[in-house]
Amino acid sequence: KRLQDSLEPPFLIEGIPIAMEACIGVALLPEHAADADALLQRADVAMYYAKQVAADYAVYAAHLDPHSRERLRLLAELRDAIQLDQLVLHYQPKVEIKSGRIGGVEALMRWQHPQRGLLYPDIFIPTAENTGLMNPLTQWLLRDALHFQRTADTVPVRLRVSVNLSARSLHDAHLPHLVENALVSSGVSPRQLVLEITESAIIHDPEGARAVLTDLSRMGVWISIDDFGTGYTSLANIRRLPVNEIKIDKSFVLGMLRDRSDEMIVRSVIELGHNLGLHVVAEGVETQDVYDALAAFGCDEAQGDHIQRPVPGDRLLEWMRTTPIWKLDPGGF
Ligand code: G
Ligand code: G
Ligand code: MN
Repeated sequence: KRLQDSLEPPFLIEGIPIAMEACIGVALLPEHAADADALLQRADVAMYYAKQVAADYAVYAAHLDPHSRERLRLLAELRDAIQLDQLVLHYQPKVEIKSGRIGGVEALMRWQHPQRGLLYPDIFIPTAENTGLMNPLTQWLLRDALHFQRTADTVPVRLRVSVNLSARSLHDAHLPHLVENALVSSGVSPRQLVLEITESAIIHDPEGARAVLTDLSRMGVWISIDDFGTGYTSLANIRRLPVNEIKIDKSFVLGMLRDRSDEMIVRSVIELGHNLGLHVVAEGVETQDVYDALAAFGCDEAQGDHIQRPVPGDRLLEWMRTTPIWKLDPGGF
């Protein structure tokens, strides 16, 4: 109750009072769990229940919510999914607008679940984040993506491979070691690796993020801010971080030719990004018209279903072998 009371007064964020409400999940040792990991899981289940019924807090009980038990089952299965080789990466190309060349690919994780079919990361990444599963997942992700980068050397392009890091990983002091080990054992140059980090991961703990990002950046890997525009990072904040690239969130790009304010945001982010010396990527490019407009605004790279949707690695290599570069010139589709 004291915790909850302390969160009640509005928070002043850049001079604006923001009110928020907290829901608390309670789990007890040893009644509800035998170890710390399980205890946190149970508290998490109770917290979701509290939110669902709009209560201030809830105490864990096994019967609370069948959905939560499902989450727990998924979590148990996810533990094995790595060993059982059920995780796969799909790849989506990013095109350098000026040259029409493929500048890189983004690795997007999927889980080929034996009963539920292909699962997307929004279903299992949050579950993994709340437990100790993120490290093994990130390790697997880096190994697989860097292996793909090596394989892709058979295609006459120097591919940079982008991977998404969860907010949780960014605040893990081990992350730089993880990345370094993956680079060394794969033999891929750090310049060929891009780490995508969401804005919200930074806003949470800017100083902690800066320490980890600085270590990573010193190794020579590229740092990219994903989903840019959806969080509350000011560009002033980003300027103080070792960032190389920003990706304009697809929510602005998708309808930018229909919505004046989306278009203004896209143009402004491109201009501001360039003024800060950053590489600017637009994601969610679904039509040639949007591609052409981005070219006119001077955007550096485009990614989206118009070019190619995310597909398994071998399919993407095949696509790269059979897609002439000139096809990707602005206006040349
Ligand atoms: O294709 P799509 O539905 O994959 O991706 C949904 C979201 O999941 C994206 O915001 C993306 O950043 C995130 N995501 C995709 N792959 C990974 C991954 O390997 N690790 C993490 N942490 N997030 C990922
Ligand atoms: O990591 P990030 O949030 O940027 O993940 C990119 C997400 O966008 C993935 O879920 C991917 O499948 C999705 N995506 C990629 N291209 C397009 C597109 O052209 N349109 C839409 N709507 N989504 C896309
Ligand atoms: Mn991304």
